[in-house]
Amino acid sequence: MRVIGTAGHVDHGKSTLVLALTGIDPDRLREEKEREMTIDLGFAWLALPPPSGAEGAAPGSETVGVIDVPGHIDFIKNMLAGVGGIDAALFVVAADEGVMPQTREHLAILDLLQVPAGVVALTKTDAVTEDGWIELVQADLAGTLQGTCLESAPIVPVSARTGADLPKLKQALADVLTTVPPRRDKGAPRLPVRGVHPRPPDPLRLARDARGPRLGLRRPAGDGGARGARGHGQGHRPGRRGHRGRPAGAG
Ligand SMILES: Nc1nc2c(ncn2[C@@H]2O[C@H](COP(=O)(O)OP(=O)(O)O)[C@@H](O)[C@H]2O)c(=O)[nH]1
Ligand SMILES: [Mg+2]
Repeated sequence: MRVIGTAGHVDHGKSTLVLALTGIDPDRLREEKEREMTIDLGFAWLALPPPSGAEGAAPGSETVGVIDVPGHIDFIKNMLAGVGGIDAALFVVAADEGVMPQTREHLAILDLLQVPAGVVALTKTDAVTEDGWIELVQADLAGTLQGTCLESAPIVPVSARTGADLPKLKQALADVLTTVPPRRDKGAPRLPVRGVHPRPPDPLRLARDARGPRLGLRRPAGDGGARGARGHGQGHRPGRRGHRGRPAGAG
């Protein structure tokens, strides 16, 4: 499964755009709601249209994972964790503010990580009233992107608030993903464990059969297991590279 990750300055509309595109609010923590700010990574999934030139294919045939990252400088470590394994960036710049410090910083990170592709969402176009402003921001942005991994990324003006041009943005994402070769599945899942656990988990083993993933967690008292796994709102899907899931523990 392909994974898209957001990036961009705080308050430029990344989480709102993810919600508008996917119907899933990536800001799930109470603290995020209270502070009206992304703190930890948020996750969603999105059905993309067929790439341009492949209109015969069934619509929504590719579902991609979406990772929403915090823009605030204080949470840059979470941002780094989020964009580590993405196939394409959804680089978000607010049309009313233009390029800001974390626009540049996040771009430098994407560039360092050699993120292979991306689309720039110039969002909040509904908040711009001045004639020629969007064109000005767009030109400045194009200059900022020059010489980086997003140099040839399409810039799509949108509004998450009104929904203007969101289908264009989805199309652009579907199209850029066709340029990214699939990554190798190393069969080595990562399992962050939250809540009560005596110590960090020992190596996690993943085996796959026709019914889906089987997980094994090595413990002092022997192997534990997983009753099943849920991913992207559905039960028992085979775990593949880029797929995010949640094992249901057994004992
Ligand atoms: N007018 C307008 N406001 C927006 C739009 N998208 C987001 N916002 C507002 O911008 C603020 C920051 O949005 P948020 O998604 O939290 O930004 P993030 O920090 O980049 O995730 C919120 O008050 C949103 O309601 C948009 O398309 N138009
Ligand atoms: Mg956010």
